[in-house]
Amino acid sequence: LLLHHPGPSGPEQQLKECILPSPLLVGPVSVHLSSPPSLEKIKEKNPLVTLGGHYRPPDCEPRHHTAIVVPYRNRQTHLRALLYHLHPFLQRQQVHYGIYIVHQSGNSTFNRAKLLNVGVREALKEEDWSCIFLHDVDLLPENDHNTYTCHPQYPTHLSVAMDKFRYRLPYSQYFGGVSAVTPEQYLKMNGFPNQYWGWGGEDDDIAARVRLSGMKIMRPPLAIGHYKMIKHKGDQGNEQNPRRFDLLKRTRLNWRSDGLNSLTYELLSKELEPLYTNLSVNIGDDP
Ligand code: UD2
Ligand code: MN
Repeated sequence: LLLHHPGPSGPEQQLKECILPSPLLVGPVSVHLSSPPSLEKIKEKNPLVTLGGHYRPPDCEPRHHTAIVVPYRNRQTHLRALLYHLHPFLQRQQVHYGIYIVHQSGNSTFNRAKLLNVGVREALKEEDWSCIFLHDVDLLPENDHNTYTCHPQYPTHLSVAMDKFRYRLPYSQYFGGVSAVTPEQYLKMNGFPNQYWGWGGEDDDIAARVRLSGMKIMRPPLAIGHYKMIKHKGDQGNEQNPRRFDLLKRTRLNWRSDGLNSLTYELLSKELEPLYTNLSVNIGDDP
């Protein structure tokens, strides 16, 4: 095959809008957690993904432009599993997307929410994304009807039914795992807290911000929001944060002053890998 898109009107030919729902969806998929293929193999399986982990449906004009932001340090195998599952999953949904891995450099205490803030800011510098996904590296979606798009008004929580919680929501305000905001929603809630160093609490703080800024949480049906979490132990440098309960008591007082508007960091490098954009950042340490 020589010409994939022969068209009389040349490159400026207008594509038709993608059909909703995408005709490529398959519904439930089986997710294998045993050792994922190499990055090279994953790349071969996704020939239309361009440098930096970007993709556009080739045959129709996408309605959605989604950045996937992943807080990250030292989870190589999980990252490969995520890329292996997510690239084909998003392509079946016919969204225009880009994957951003936000790597916390150095050995300072891990800070998931601050890394998410960095990822949102850097992704939006690059493209005019209409939706931003905040995605744990170890969560694999099991049903492609769970679309990676945003609700126009309210933030969405996607990982509502995980194997680790026996496919139920663990509690009603739960916002951990995989969630999504539009840039406007993100601005409205002043982003995410920067002060949660170590494991825990930051997801509940984010949920509280949604409420405090006058919004609510949208969710897909339990039957569709299925995820598998790759089993893992706690990471070194991400020990439980003993201050999380105290911090959570003050979200109401702090959310307007701590967040997007107080974010500082140093971008050490930005590498366009074949399957993702790698942002290495120095976000400081627990004071
Ligand atoms: C739960 C939440 C998660 C977050 C966390 C508390 C679920 C499914 N997820 O995850 O969203 O609220 O509790 O902070 O309930 N990470 C690294 N390297 C590290 C440490 C963390 O890459 O050394 C990243 C990675 O993307 C990981 C995420 O941070 O998935 C959350 O950390 P976790 O997986 O250790 O925490 P977990 O599973 O209890
Ligand atoms: Mn996890």
